[in-house]
Amino acid sequence: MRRLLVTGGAGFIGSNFVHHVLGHSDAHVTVLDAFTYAASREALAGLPGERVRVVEGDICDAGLVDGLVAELAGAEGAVVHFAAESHNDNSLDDPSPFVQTNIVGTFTLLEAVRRHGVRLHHVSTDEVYGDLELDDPARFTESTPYRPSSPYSASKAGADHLVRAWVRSFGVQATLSNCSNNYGPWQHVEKFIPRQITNVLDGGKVKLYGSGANVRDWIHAEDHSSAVLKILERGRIGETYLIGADGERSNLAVVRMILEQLGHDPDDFDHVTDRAGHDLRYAIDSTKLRTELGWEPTYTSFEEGLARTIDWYRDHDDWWRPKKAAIEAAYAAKGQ
Ligand code: NAD
Ligand code: TDX
Repeated sequence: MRRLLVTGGAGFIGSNFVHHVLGHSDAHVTVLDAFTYAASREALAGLPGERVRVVEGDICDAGLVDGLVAELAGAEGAVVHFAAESHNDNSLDDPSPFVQTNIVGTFTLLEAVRRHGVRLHHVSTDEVYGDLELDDPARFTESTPYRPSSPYSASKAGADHLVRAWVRSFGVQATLSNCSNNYGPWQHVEKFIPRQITNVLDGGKVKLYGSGANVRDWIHAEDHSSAVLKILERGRIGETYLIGADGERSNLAVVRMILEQLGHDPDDFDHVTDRAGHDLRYAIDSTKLRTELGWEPTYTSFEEGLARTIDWYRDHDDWWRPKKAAIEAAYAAKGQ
């Protein structure tokens, strides 16, 4: 791949992917990002101007998208589509930007890559498969039926269905990936792990939804990026790959680990109002990605990855502090 258009490249995972691509290929990158509240210019600071261009714009803007995708045609180019509204709690407060960006935005990209014959990689989530029981020996695979629970996961499922239909009906050259919960640097403080780390660093209390029995399957964002690049380079067109690093932990266990690593009493947290429709457990079987494409995660110890992430938030309080008060006020208004 010589040229990439990375949508959502100023977000948590998209910016990690841009850094990863620059370090692991010779591709030139255009970032297309609307710079919503979730984006971060700081995450892209210091990148080489001769290889990276940043365009501020909306993936629903068909004219803008068409022009950027046209530049990739015949240039060994591809679109890597990260842009999304990504937070479940926000989707419960107001689903409309989720339908617009995640579904209409993906449709807009699909029509552009169809017109110009350009390869697309669509980044999605394990949440499209709904949830598992705690004692279910099964994990999600590429053939698990779709059963999304929240407006966020339903909008991502809708986008996935569009991509699959455009592959089958129009021969669009696309791959898809569905990844588990990411953690690492530059994740917005609205999300679980950064929220709890920064609550402690800020002198506040950790906030656990419900009983904390819910299980998430954690992967470091760097491992998500390496998997997406691998699929882009070697994935089979039309195929879906599940990305996961065998990181299942209950929310309660994660909260206790954060408190312990920060030198606090592991039981010093508040139980707060549970999320409506809260999915119980996600778990990924990434055998296909590992055996077919030879991918392996580098962060094999969640404890160590979490410790490094805590250090990162400690060192970057100038980045997260300006966002923190408004996020906590919005959660407090909901009893969370
Ligand atoms: P994020 O919210 O941190 O970043 C999203 C980025 O998309 C932001 O920079 C934002 O400005 C941009 N964006 C939003 N609407 C846009 C629009 N209309 N046009 C252009 N840009 C727009 O999200 P993230 O956590 O980095 O997630 C990235 C992708 O990975 C999403 O597609 C998400 O569904 C998927 N994913 C995330 C996780 C996770 O744990 N965070 C797990 C699996 C899959
Ligand atoms: O304060 C909190 N307390 C709490 O107990 C918050 C913000 C969350 N939680 C719980 C809810 C979830 O069980 O922690 C878990 C993780 O919550 P989030 O960080 O909001 O992630 P989740 O809803 O699991 O979705 C994430 O992973 C899949 C990403 O936000 C999605 O974009 C991705 O698709």
